[in-house]
Amino acid sequence: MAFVAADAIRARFSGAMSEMYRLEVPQYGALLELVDDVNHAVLAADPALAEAMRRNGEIARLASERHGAIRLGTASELALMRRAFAVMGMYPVGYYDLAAAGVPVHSTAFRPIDPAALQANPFRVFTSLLRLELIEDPRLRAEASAILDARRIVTPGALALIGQAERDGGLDEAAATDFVAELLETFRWHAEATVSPETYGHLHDAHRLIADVVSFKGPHINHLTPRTLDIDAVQAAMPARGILPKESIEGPPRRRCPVLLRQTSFKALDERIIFPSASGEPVPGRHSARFGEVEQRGAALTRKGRALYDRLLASARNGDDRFAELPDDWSALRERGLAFFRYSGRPVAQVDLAAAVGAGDLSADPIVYEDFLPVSAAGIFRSNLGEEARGAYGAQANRAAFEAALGAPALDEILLYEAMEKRSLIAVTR
Ligand code: OOG
Ligand code: NI
Repeated sequence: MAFVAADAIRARFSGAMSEMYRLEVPQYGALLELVDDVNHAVLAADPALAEAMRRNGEIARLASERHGAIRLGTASELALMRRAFAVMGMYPVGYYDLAAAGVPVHSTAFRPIDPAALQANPFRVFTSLLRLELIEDPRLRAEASAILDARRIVTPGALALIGQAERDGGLDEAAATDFVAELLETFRWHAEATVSPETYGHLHDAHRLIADVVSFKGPHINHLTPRTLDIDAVQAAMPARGILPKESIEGPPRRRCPVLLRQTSFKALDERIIFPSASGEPVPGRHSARFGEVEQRGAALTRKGRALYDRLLASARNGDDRFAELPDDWSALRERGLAFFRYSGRPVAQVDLAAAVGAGDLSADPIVYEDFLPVSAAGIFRSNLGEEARGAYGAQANRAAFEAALGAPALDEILLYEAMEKRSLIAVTR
């Protein structure tokens, strides 16, 4: 029997996840409607943008485009999720250290990597691994570790299907359908905590995020994020739709030529949970972890462009004018080698690219940034954890430990963008 394409399994899974989250968090549904309205308005008002996005294959994917996030507790959970995501054509890209911003995790993003797969469905999952070694109290650290080691975050059915896909090289129709349903269970919210109120309290005192990771059956999806073409319009319109956004948008300021990623979120829900107790009588409690987020994606920057962005972001100057040095002009970004572009048009002889683009013989469209930003991610974490800024953990970033846990290297996103640009250049030059 024929295998279902990994791209199709991913699209089905992303759709099923969105349906589940819409039922769990109604404000997510309201946000989806708002984003859809804004995106239609932007495309209607800007035919050149609509045309460029059509050339890039981004129009078709826009309505179903979103990312989610989960937080895992152990190395073996991370390795297992890597295998689960691989069934859907999603691979670990990038390494994000959040400890520097006071969040005791490090992360990667599982996402499709080749252009056709990204066009088919760009679903990504920002996946964090708790750094247990950052729990100071050795007894609490040992207790958390024992709790995590005892849980199984993937159903036996999903585990068997992951093994089957690895062995056979894919899943047939019936198996793919089962896989989506079984894996969805890993991401479902469970109001029943697995730990006593006392243990929850200790974990929570160490860090709210630690309580969120350790106290439940599995890594519930904590947000799903649609992609908008005008995040300022969405931010402004959220309150009228009953959604309260965080105060400011993360990432670069509003520009004519958007780069990287801008994000804003709405606050985590305050939810009822139930603790088990020695007497057998369940104890009610509250927990907040699940929230909503929206993002606007711009051009991927080259290593040089990214270094400039990071330098400006870190500069002492306040406000958005500190980014003035990053040209807000596609030709300048291209000619100075600051952003990646996809070239298209009728093949031309080996030419001066700038001249060919200038003469209209070739189109140069910015390649969309498919990844995340550590400083923004930390801002999103903090706002949904209801946390005042806290100091950085002393620990260093530890990419080697993360990759050892993952059981594979996290791919270098810049190399992926470079390959995309190069491939488009080869196709348009004779
Ligand atoms: C992840 C927060 C980071 C993003 O889009 O940068 C994130 C989390 O809260 O688990 O989702
Ligand atoms: Ni996010």
